[in-house]
Amino acid sequence: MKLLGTNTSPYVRKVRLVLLEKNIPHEYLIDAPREPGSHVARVNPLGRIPALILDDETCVYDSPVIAEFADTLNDTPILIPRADVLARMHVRRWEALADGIMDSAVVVRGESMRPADKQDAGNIILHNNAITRALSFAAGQLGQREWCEGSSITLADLALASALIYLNLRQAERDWRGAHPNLAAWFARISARASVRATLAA
Ligand SMILES: N[C@@H](CCC(=O)N[C@@H](CS)C(=O)NCC(=O)O)C(=O)O
Repeated sequence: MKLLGTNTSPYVRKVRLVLLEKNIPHEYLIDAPREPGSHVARVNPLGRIPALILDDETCVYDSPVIAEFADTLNDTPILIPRADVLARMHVRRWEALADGIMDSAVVVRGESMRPADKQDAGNIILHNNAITRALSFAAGQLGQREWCEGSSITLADLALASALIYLNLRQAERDWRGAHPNLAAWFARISARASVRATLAA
């Protein structure tokens, strides 16, 4: 299978982390949807990345769908709990929280790319506030635990790591580590994983 994406997209990083943690063979192809010659719109009608193209040419899109599909391909490890419905809900909720941080950070980034007189200050504040609240909630939920949910790594950890890496990239001035030392300690641990390092390297 082939994964189309870019190295800066947080949604792509989440999916890459899933594929790497589960050791699922794939080809990672850099393809920015807005660049001339991009294949993305031809495979994904929404024109978005990540887009996972299966060997029969089926295109799987939207990162939660890709992550869930990839998780069913093997059990090593299981990243979305299967039998325990409450644990499953919590992992998916963590993913929604992380994706929401990404969504808001992408909006803020989009605004910042516009000429100063065209930026919507209210929209920037709205989304930055949502990120601030979501980070506080994440820190509260995490507490001093090693993993976001349960006693081993799950999609929750991979999604949250992707969101924080994106914040580090686009909102370097945001001192989330100072505000949430427990999140910072958790992030330092997860950042040392080979999968995370691989996505940061390329
Ligand atoms: N909900 C989607 C969001 C994907 C998304 O918005 N990706 C951005 C890149 S970060 C994109 O492809 N935007 C289209 C563009 O840049 O033209 C997912 O989780 O996969």
